[in-house]
Amino acid sequence: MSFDDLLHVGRPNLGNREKFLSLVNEILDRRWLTNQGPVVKMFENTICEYLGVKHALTICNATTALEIAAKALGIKGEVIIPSFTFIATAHALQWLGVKPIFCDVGPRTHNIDPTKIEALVNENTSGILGVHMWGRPCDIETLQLLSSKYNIPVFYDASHAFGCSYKSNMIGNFGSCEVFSFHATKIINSLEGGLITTNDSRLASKIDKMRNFGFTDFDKVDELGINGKMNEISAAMGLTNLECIDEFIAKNKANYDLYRKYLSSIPYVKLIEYSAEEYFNYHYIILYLDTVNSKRSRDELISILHSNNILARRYFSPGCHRMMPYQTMTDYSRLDLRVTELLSESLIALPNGQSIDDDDIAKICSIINNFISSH
Ligand code: T4K
Repeated sequence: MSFDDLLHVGRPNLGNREKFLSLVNEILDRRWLTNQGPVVKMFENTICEYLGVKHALTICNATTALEIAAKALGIKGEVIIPSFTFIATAHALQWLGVKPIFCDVGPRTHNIDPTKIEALVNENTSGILGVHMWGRPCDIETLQLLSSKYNIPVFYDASHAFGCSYKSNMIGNFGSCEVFSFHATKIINSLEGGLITTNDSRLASKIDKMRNFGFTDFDKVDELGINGKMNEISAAMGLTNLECIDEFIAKNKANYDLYRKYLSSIPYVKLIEYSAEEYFNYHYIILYLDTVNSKRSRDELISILHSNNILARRYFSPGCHRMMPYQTMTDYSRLDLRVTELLSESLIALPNGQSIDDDDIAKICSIINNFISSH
C-alpha cells in the first residue's frame, strides 16, 4: 500500500500546474524571492478584490499571523477563546505570554458560545478571539456588542473560512482583523501561508511593519517586529490556487452533497449543516456520531476507517484545555465546557477535496453503514 492509495483528510488542492510553474520561472529569472515581491503584491491585491476588504497582508503561516495580529492589537493579560479549536489558536496567545481563557462552544454552531463569554470577562481581559469553525461564521453581531460593551477588541481566527460569508459579506471584513491559513490542507494553499485582513488602515500599517522586523525604510526601525513575511513561491502557489477557488468549492459541495445522500438513511450519524443563506467553502466534511444512543465509540469507527486506508481525523480532540501546557494550568472550577467535551468525543473529519471521487465516498459511507448496523 503506497501513500497515494490512502484517502486522507487534508490532501492539498492544486490549481493550474503550468501557471504555477511559469510564475516560479519568472520569480527565478527576476531573482526577487521574498520581502514583498511582485507576486506577493499581486496575491494581496487579488485577495482584496475577492474579499472586498481594504487590506490583505500575507504572512508566513496563520499561527505567526495570529501572534502578529494580537501584538498589533495590544493584546495582553487574558483573551477569551473557544477551547474547541486547533491548538494553534491557543498557542499563538500563550507564546506571547497572554493567557487563553477557554470558553465553551454552541452544540449546533461549534463556535464560541456568546452567552458564556461575559462570565469570563474580568479586569485582565484584553480581547475576544472567535474561531469560524469549519468556515461557519461566529455570531459576529453579538461578539461585536460584547466588544463595545467591555471596550476590548474582537478578532477572528478565520483559518477555515476563506470563501465564506456572514450576512452576505465575505469573512475577512469583521472584527478588528481576521486571520486566515493558507496551509497545504486548506481550501486555498500557498504551501505554508497565512493572511491578516482588516479595514482599519492604521492597524494594517502597524501589521505591515511588524511582519518585517519593524522596518519602515532602509536601516530605520520604528517598533518591535518579527519575520512574518510570505515568500514569492508561496504567493505564486496561493495566487494560482485562488484562481481556481470556484472549481474547488464546487467539487467540495458536490462531495458534501453525495456524502449527505449516502449518510442520510444511516441512524445515529449526521453531517454538520451549511445554511443556504451564506457562501461556504464546504471544505470540512464533519460527521457527528451520536455515541450515547448508538452506544458506539467514535474512536472505534476511526480505527475501522484507518484499517480500510481511510485516514479520517478526530478534529479537534481533545479540547485545547486538555492539552499541554493548558491541562496543568487550567483552573477547572472556572470551566464549564460540556459541549467541547461532547464534540471532541463525537466528531470525525472525513476526506474531501479534489483528490476524492464518488467511488471513494460510496466506500467510506458503506464502511460507516456497516459499523452502525453491525451492532
Ligand atoms: N487556527 C485553526 C483553527 C487551524 O485549523 C489552524 C491550522 C491554524 C489556526 C494554524 O494555521 P497554520 O499556522 O498551520 O497556517 C493540520 C494542519 O497542519 C493545520 O494547518 C490545520 N489547521 C489543521 C486543522 O490540520 P495536522 O496536525 O492535522 O497535520 P497533518 O500533518 O496530520 O496533516 C493533515 C492531513 O493532511 C494528513 O492526513 C496528510 C494530509 N496532507 C498534509 C500535508 C501537509 C497531505 O496530504 N499533503 C500535505 O502536504 O494539522
